[in-house]
Amino acid sequence: MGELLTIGEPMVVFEAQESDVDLATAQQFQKFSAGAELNVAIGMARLGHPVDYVSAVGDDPFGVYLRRVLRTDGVADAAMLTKPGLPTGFYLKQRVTQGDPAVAYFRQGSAAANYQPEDLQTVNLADVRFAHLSGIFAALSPNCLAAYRQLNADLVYNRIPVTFDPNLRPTLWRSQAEMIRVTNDLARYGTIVMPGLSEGRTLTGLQDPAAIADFYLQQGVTTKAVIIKMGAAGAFAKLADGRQFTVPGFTVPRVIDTVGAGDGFAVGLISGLLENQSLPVALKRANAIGALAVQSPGDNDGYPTRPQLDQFLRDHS
Ligand code: KDG
Repeated sequence: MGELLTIGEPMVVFEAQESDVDLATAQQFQKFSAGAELNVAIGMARLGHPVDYVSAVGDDPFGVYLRRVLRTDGVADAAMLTKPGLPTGFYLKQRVTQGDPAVAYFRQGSAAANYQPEDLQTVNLADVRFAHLSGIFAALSPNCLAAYRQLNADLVYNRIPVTFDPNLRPTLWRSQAEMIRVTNDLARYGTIVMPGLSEGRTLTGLQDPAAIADFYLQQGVTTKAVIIKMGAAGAFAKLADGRQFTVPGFTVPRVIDTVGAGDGFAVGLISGLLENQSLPVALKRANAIGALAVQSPGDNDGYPTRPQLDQFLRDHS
């Protein structure tokens, strides 16, 4: 398999074209690909890193579209199964001039939510140098959580580093308490745990980025670093050896859509580390891709190619 392996739910997103109109009223929608881990897969492939995306789609037009999107960007989809008779998930996204958009998910009972631990037979970890996992896949269903835990155990056994993004989706969990308990438990096996600041606050009850980082370093089994994503304010990092620092973010002329920025951040971090960059340099790239992501309407359409990334970093040096 490729250098990076990720597992998640691929979705189609329809983004409203009218600004600040609620989803029930919006008339025009534009179609894009979505799904947190799919976004990471696409961003990594766009930078030239071999990626394998593990999942399932239905044998419906959404599934055909998503497979086509992955192949166009060069993501390997051999471990993305087709589950006949089950739907591919989709969601509606508002367009807003301020803040985060409202979303409505249509993903219950999807092909990805029916992914089973035995489906992992198509996955082999040879050549995998990094894995990216997020709390979304674990939240989809008990069988997805079981597959997640099995894959995570195999990754730990094979000493493959894991970036763990909690990616809180409260509507996917039965209760807030369950979301916090399971997500924090999964975080123990992340090599790098990377919550957004407000997610870290929800998950730990702590306010300060350093205190949140300490929480994850102390409870971690394989955790070596905690990165707190702070949007335009950049990223705070704390390592198991006690070093800590903040890498400033970038100011952008106009925010069009915030969804997918965190996944873009993960692309910058993982690709930088795979290219042997130091953590501060990789975090600068992570902030850069996050900044590029918020300037376009889709969830992953703003992620750069290599020349676009180099140009952005030159323009902002
Ligand atoms: O992180 C961006 C994703 O959240 C988006 O592309 C789709 O909401 C989504 C999800 O749950 O994967």
